[in-house]
Order: sequence, then C-alpha cells, then structure tokens
Amino acid sequence: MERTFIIVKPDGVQRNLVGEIVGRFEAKGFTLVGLKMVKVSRELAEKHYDVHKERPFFGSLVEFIISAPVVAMAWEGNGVVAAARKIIGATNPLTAEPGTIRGDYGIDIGRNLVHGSDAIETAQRELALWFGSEELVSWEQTVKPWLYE
Ligand code: DAT
Ligand code: MG
Repeated sequence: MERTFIIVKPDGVQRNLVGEIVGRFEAKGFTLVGLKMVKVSRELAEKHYDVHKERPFFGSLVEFIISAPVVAMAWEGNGVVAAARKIIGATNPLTAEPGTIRGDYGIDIGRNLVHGSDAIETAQRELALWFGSEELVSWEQTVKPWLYE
C-alpha cells in the first residue's frame, strides 16, 4: 500500500495546529503508520531539502525547519501521495484554496505549515531519511471495509 511523508512544520507546532492537521488526514480515512516529534538537525534539514539547495530561499528554509520542533508522520492509503498534496494545498498559502490546510491557516510562503512528499519515489526517499524501519508500524485498520470497496 502507498505511503507518504508529512511534516507539521515549526509554525504548525507553535500555533497549536498539530491536532487540526493530523485530523485532516485521519478524517479522510488514511492510516497513520508513523508519528514522532523531532528537533531537526541542520544535517537532516539539508538532506531533506537537498533538491532546493541551489534556490535563493534554501538558507532560510533550512533555518526555519530547524527553528522549533516539528511533527513527522507517515500516512498510508490508496493514492495517498497525491491526495495528501491536495489536502495540504498550493505552496503559497495566499493562493492555496480555502479548505486546504495552507489555504485555511497560512499567509506567507515561508510559513506554510506542512510538508508533503511530491511523488511516490520522493516519499520513499523521505520516509527512509526520517524514520527507522522499526518506527513505521504496519497494522490492519478494522474500518477498512467501510473505506475501500
Ligand atoms: P512544497 O512544500 O509545496 O512541495 P516546494 O517543494 O517547491 O513546495 O518548496 C519547499 C518549500 O520551500 C516550500 O514549502 C516553501 C519554500 N519555498 C518554495 N518556494 C519558495 C519561494 N519562491 N520563496 C520562498 N520560499 C519558498
Ligand atoms: Mg516540495
């Protein structure tokens, strides 16, 4: 089953939106298979955002993600990678649709609350970077017949 990697960024934790953000994915029906609070090291931040290292905002992005704790999560379900990106909304919260996390709670592109993997291969890379295999829990959600035909 497909998995994706989600982070509640420092602004989401500081603004007490962890429950709200976790709740969006829970309510959709996806299965939580990993969850931990992390004070991110500079090394991990730079690896996570490696794809952006030539961008002008790379420095501020790294400083931001290490500035306060984050909540890292793994979610499982059919089509979860693309669906989670829709739940999160567009990168810039000002143009993100209302009803998305960023559209409902953010203003600034540098304070956009959530990270979500952008493709299945990215999710695999990010999950391996952030979680040990023993930290990811495979379990059978008993409600599954009521979510999947
Ligand atoms: P996303 O988080 O929607 O996948 P991304 O991968 O393009 O967006 O960029 C990673 C993060 O970098 C993004 O969440 C916020 C920041 N960022 C992106 N574009 C930016 C820009 N033009 N100016 C400042 N920060 C930016
Ligand atoms: Mg991205």
